Amino acid sequence: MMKLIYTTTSPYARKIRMIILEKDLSERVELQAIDLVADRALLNSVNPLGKVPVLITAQGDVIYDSPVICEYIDSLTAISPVFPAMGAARWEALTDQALADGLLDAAVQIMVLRREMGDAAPEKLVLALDDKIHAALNQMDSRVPAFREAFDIGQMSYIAAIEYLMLRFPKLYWRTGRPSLSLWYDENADRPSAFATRPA
Ligand SMILES: N[C@@H](CCC(=O)N[C@@H](CS)C(=O)NCC(=O)O)C(=O)O
Repeated sequence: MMKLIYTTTSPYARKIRMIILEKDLSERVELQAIDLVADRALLNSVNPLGKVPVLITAQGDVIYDSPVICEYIDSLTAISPVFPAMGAARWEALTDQALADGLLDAAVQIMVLRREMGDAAPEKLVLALDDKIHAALNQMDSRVPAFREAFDIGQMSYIAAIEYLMLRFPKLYWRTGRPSLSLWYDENADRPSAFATRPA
């Protein structure tokens, strides 16, 4: 049995939880939700970077970070592949994942700055991070018309990123000026794998 160490609100871990559902692998993965503060020692003992998600394979190997775990899980069965095998489709999906993950890195950094420094957070840095989030959303909007039919790792990453913004930055109007992304989101947000993993 594999074990996924995660937090219920982590958007990076959410990609993996969605893949597990899309590929019907729930019976093979134990989900261990942890608390980043209370379970810090446990987390640091498996990942020197102290971040979730972490996967412990059935053989006891430790795998991180989320793009690597996603690809590992996808490789376990040929059913419903979420990483296109090769060619342009593969590079596009990987780049879509990198774009959404990069948006999340900026958003998570803002959350950390606000938590640690409150109003004393350096405004210039927060604004620069905010600019990255908006630039990433613009690029996501322009990518939607080129999406292929299969729900791939890129599209899963978009859902995880958008809904993290909705959870943590409710006043960031991600839809404004982004009609393609907005419509695509409305059509895909309630897929069973997305619905079941949505952060409360
Ligand atoms: N590049 C990593 C990012 C993971 C990440 O930033 N996780 C956050 C939670 S959403 C975390 O564990 N933060 C705790 C810390 O950095 O101490 C991935 O894709 O897995």
